[in-house]
Amino acid sequence: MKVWLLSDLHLKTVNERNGNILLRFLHSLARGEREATHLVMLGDIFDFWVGDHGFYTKQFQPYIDAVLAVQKAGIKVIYFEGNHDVHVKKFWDSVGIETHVEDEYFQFGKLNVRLSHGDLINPNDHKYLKYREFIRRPLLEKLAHILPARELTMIGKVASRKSRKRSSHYRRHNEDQLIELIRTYAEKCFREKPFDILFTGHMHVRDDWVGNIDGRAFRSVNLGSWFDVPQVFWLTETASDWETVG
Ligand SMILES: [Mn+2]
Repeated sequence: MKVWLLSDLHLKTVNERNGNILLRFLHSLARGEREATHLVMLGDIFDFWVGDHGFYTKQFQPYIDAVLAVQKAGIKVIYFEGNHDVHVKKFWDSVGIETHVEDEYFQFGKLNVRLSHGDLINPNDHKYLKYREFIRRPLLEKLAHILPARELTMIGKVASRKSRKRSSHYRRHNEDQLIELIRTYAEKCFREKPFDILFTGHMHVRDDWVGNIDGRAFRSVNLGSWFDVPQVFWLTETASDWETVG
């Protein structure tokens, strides 16, 4: 068992540095150059992709092909929607890629793992939580599949530029608080239902921490983002580490 995890690449086009790095990484999995049983894409892989539109699938075709090649090589691919790749489950399901929106538990070998994009980590971000509740309504999903992609993209570009501006500044000055939020969320999740490891993304702050509740240890890993260094995380039953990809 060897699971590879990555999140928060925020890819915009097929012709950018991190996009090429992702393609090389996916090809290495598909060709068996890296040992793998699972690939977890934990959300915000794409900077903007809403709904089941040919517009986006055409725009991101090389990535989609590379993901499908990984799956075809016998590696189980698990995709999580983020808040920048929203209502894409319909598309990924249609091409046979298991996709989730909410937190989910998986058994990887003897390890019980909870996977989460992580956009529910900050309980004080009422504005975002309201927005999330709104865009997750079934009617909004229907609209997302119907509305013209060009209009969706224009709206999304403005929204994501604004949110990134705010959040990169916020992150620089509040890293300790963000890490605190990630760990508090892990404790909350563990109390809900225990696990060995919780993986999250979304916060763009790499963190690997061991918590303890009532004498039971658990681990929380936030995958960070590719805005600083393109890093993936691998996990076997006995070891784990970050790997910088290039
Ligand atoms: Mn996110």
